[in-house]
Amino acid sequence: MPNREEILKGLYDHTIPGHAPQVKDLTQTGIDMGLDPKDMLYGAQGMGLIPALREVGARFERGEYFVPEMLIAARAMQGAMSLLRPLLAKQGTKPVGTIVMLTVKGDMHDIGKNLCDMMLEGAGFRVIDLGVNTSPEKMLAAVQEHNPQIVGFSAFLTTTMPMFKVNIATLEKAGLRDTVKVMVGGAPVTEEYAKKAGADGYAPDASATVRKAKALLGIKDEEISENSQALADAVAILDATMQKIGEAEAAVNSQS
Ligand code: B12
Repeated sequence: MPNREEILKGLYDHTIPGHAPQVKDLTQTGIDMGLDPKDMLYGAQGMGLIPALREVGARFERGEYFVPEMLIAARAMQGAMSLLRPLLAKQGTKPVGTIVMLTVKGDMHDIGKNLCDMMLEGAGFRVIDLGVNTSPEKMLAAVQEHNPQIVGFSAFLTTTMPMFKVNIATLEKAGLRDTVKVMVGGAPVTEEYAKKAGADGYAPDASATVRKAKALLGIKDEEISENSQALADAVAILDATMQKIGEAEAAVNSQS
């Protein structure tokens, strides 16, 4: 059985080259040994998951790593997060609210939405994620079933952004528009577009999504627990890594 230092070093050493199975196994071993999930995230002496992804970002900045290396490293950390997230998410008595999240019909992008989900859960929301390519009918059925305070629509293509309006019209037609706040987001979406589409809120990233969701529900920012902060820090580093990937891809596309 490895000791704490070996686990933290292993998490660091295996995340950098993106060895997803080893990272997941080590995370599970750490959990089984009773290690604090925050330890595995922040590490010690520069080891652990967050320092590893920071190092990946630094290697990218130095031109030693490219998009594929960064992507597999981020995926390895995401695998660890799938195990750590339930341990870090606020286990309050009652969720602060329910939010239905989805990527609109015709759109398969979900990395950004999933980061928002993680952050929302960390802040105490119950998140019902309907996945990608979600039809307005499926959205409506979920709103009727779960009675959420908020529904969040993600779109990443200019061709699928008009689905915001279609979803909102579907809620209106069912007489449910006034029962739920609508938030929208995704790389090409702007505050102005969100307003025009008739949404109640827009946010450019995962932490802003949480702030906006709370503001829409009139929830005051309470003191953030250490666990929520750790989850937020982990999402922030994943977010920054994915944004770098997005920017690099966009730069390549604009040259071709
Ligand atoms: C990864 C990626 C893919 C992956 C998606 C994998 C997945 N599971 O998500 C794959 C390879 C499948 C893909 C496919 C395609 N893609 Co693509 N893709 C990207 C890329 C490189 C990164 C997107 C990403 O994950 N970003 C990182 C995350 C963290 O950021 P984010 O998505 O913006 O999310 C944040 C915020 O937007 C916000 N947010 C997100 N959702 C929500 C929801 C709410 C409610 C709120 C409040 C906030 C919020 O918070 C998130 C976290 O901070 C972008 C490039 C870019 N510059 O964005 C292109 C990009 C989005 N893709 C593009 C295109 C064209 C396509 C394809 C059509 C390519 C093709 N010809 O096949 C297909 C379309 C498939 C489909 N029908 O959806 C274009 C879109 C152009 C446009 N404006 O329409 C982009 C911009 C690339 C480009 N410059 O050309 N893609």
